[in-house]
Amino acid sequence: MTTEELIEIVRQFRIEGSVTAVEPLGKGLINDTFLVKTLVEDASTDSKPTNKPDYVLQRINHQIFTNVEMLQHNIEVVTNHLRRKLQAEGISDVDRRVLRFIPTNTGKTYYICPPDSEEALANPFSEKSEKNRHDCSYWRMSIYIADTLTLEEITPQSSYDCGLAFGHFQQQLIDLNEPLGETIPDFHNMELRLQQLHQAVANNMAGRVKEVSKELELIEAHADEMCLAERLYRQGLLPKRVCHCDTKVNNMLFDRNGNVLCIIDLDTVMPAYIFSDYGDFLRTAANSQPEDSPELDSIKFRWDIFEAFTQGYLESTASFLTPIEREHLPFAVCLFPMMQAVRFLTDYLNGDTYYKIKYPEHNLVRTRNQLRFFQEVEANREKMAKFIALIS
Ligand code: GN1
Ligand code: MG
Repeated sequence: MTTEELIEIVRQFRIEGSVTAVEPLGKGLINDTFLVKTLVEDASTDSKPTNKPDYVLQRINHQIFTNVEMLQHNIEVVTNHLRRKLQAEGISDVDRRVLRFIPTNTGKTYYICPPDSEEALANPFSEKSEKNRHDCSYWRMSIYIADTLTLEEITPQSSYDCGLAFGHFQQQLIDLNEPLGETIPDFHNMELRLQQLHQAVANNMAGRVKEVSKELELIEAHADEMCLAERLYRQGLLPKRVCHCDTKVNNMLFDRNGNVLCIIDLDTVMPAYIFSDYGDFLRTAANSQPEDSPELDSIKFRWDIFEAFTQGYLESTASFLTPIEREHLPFAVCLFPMMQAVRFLTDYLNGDTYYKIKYPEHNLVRTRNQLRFFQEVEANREKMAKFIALIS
């Protein structure tokens, strides 16, 4: 898309100031994200124009988030709830601690951009038509939180702080009365993820099945035990709570002094097992390599990061975590690299239709990385259980 087209989208929102630049932002694998820089002329003084606030513009991937209305509803409900709590605690910089979305000129939380095609011009846009909805693009804007960092280098201290913060996030949403929808139904349901893999093997769309027999073998060897959460849920032993469901390290913003500021990327906030938030953070943070590193022998489980995160998480969730949830935390640390391996491999077999890739083998490299990390974690399972049992 050209900058002019992006600026035209920005014009649909009630922002302050005039746009000076639109630049790509972040490393997400699903949505497209841009930083919108602005200048605000202050007419009341002779002072120079200031350049605040800036904004984040995102195109929501509606092939994946098919119910954008529900998605934005969830986010509104959650951010309003968190904002009320922060205000009640007397926090002054609330807009740096919880995302604030900008309404469109018609007062909606997102903008539907009709397709720019001859066919669309011939058949005027109607929000009601399924076909038209599919061809549209969906956009939202939020205030850009300036002077923040994401972690390039995770330390035990920052890991502990993240444990406290992600646990606190769950704890603050425990009394949310308004029900949230599942923006991607069964998002972290391992039974479903395995079915999707089996389907991908059967379809063999990209003709890649024969390359991945070792990976499939390893997955199948653990498939049954990795579906434990679904069984516990059916037995009524495991609750669903409001979770973030994408607690990757880089979804936490820090201030320049290294203090936790704000949790971002709220697309997947939905009812889930707490394992999602605990397990997915350690999947990224406790892996000594990035999730797409091909250096398999360098992949190690960072025990210091595990200990610190667990300590923080157990502190902030002490008021609600059940013994079953707590006991199964080591299971969650194993589950998430395995589930992510299943998801990357499924996409590889389907011909890379879900995750953004930079080269043809990217999803295979990611799969192998996650499987190696799974093995590293698995070897520490009992040690993790002992550590958790000793925390009061
Ligand atoms: C996707 O786009 P991003 O980086 O926020 C994915 C996560 C995966 C992650 C793997 C909606 O997240 O579930 O863990 O990639 N999000 C969705 O890096 O599928
Ligand atoms: Mg995400």
